[in-house]
Amino acid sequence: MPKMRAVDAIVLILEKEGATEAFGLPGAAINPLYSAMKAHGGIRHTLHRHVEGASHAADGYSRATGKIGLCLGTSGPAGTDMITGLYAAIADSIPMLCITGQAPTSVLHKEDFQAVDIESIAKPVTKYASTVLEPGLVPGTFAKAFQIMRSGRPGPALIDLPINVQMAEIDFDIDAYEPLPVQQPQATRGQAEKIVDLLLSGSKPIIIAGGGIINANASEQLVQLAEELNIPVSPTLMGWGVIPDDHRLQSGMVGIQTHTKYGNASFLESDVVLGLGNRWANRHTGALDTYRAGRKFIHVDIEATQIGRVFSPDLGIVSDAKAAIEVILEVVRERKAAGTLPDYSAWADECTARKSTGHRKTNFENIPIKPQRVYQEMNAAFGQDTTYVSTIGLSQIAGAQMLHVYKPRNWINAGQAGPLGWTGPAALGVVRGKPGQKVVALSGDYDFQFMIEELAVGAQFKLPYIHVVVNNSYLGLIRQSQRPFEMDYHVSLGFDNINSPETNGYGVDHVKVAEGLGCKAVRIEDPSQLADGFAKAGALAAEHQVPVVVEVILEKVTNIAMGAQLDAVNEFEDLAVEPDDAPTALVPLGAAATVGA
Ligand SMILES: Cc1ncc(C[n+]2csc(CCOP(=O)(O)OP(=O)(O)O)c2C)c(N)n1
Ligand SMILES: [Mg+2]
Repeated sequence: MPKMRAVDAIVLILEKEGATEAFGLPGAAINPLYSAMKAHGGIRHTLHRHVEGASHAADGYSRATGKIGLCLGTSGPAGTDMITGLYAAIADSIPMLCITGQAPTSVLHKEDFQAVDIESIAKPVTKYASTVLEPGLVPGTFAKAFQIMRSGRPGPALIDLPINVQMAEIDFDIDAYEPLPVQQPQATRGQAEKIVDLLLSGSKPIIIAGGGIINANASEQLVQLAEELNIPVSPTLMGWGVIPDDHRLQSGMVGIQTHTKYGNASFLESDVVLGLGNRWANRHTGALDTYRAGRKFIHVDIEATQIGRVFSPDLGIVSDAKAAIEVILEVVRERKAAGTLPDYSAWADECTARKSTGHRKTNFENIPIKPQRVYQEMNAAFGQDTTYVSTIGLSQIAGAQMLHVYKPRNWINAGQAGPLGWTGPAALGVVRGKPGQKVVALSGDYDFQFMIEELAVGAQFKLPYIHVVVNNSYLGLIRQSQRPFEMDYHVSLGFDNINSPETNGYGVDHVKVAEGLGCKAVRIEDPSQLADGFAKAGALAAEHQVPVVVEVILEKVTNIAMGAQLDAVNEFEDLAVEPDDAPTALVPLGAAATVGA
């Protein structure tokens, strides 16, 4: 067998496993791996300005492509910086491989400089974390990490490499290395019969389509299933895009925050629910008594211990989403051919017709701009191929209520962990994964200020995207959640900026900061300028190949619709009373008569 340094073997393994996109930054304890990458030349590396940013970029890349992004850093604080990234990835079932350098094995117990037990720290937020103590274990550790990341419910891994282990010579032949097999649980024909029997026992069945369908690349099959059955589908926040928003059977998102009114209304009418690759997240279900009342539930998930975690379904099946949908389709098609499939067209048409009701007003002319108008203008400006990236805040919630998504992997959102600062670096990873495609990030001002230095990464590496920053000069979501406490305490970001009086007490001058980091930026204060602003941003991104920030100065206080249970969502703002109040709604207000046809 050829002899080589362990790090040279690692690079060959990464290449063979198809993980060739790295985001990170070097330090002394990881320099050997960087030397192997330099010599090999097949791993593209993007140099970040913060390791947490690199971890979110790797996560964004994985979400955009379905491949495994790499995050690299040195010992000590680099690994601890990755922990938020690992949490965001595991919380949303995203595979991503973090690799850290480590002090030599001989001093691990001696409080050596930047030696921290990252294996222990990372364990709760990874599927697998290991400090490799023997050079000979390096290939096997990588093989196992890839197998675990890909098996069952996907998730991230961390491999920690003491510097002497990296430098050690091992016997290694890449031609003798093969990625380990990955086995997913597959629903059987008998299980599918049971699913179909229970689903069709209802008169108003509905499918809740989760992110597991995106991970399984099964969106096409899901749409086929909905069409064969002719029943509505509600995507979850993680599943958004599995069925195009304008498909007649897409009945609207359900939730107490990210939802449509018609989506909740149709769900509340349903009597049997088939959850596919979803987790009954609490921002989806709201209070469980309301969510479950009068309904039977079928839950299909790849991870056995997800079944019954939130509530016990009437039928739980452990299966990969694609395998389950395919065998369910087989049963459904046979029953259709035999003429034993119920006719759900009245129910389906009712849900389709409901899409022309309950719209929230978006067409405001106010200055300062109301946020609803921003999403209306984004719908008008950005085409169906756009990939949106967002994280958390009123901005994300209102965006998910009002924007439209048409394809899987076109809504990239840290749905469960929601770490502020994720949006920008994740968008850079998405651009790496989808070169040449339109990527639009959406941040509140506070989300944007976390990890703002990562804009320089986009400028240095020519990673163009549009970053819409809706600036209310507030921790808006937290301001709103302080209302029951009757306080507005440490949630304002406003101050008089002595260098930028034109910011009028809103505080940070995002345009100057973005320009200072090598990007382009436009500020918009009049809603009639939004369309031009987005067009200009697109042109600037194309011309300069850098991130372009569109800062929109919002009114400071807008409360966004939310509640504790699906049938009691509080509306704080106007609803549309005529079609022109919500001109970019998927189905115009009141157009019900024509929809069912
Ligand atoms: C690291 C981190 N700390 C705190 C929070 C809690 N949090 C959620 S939203 C939010 C405010 C977000 O403000 P901004 O980004 O301006 O969005 P807005 O709600 O104003 O649209 C905070 C503090 C979080 N999600 N992540
Ligand atoms: Mg804000």
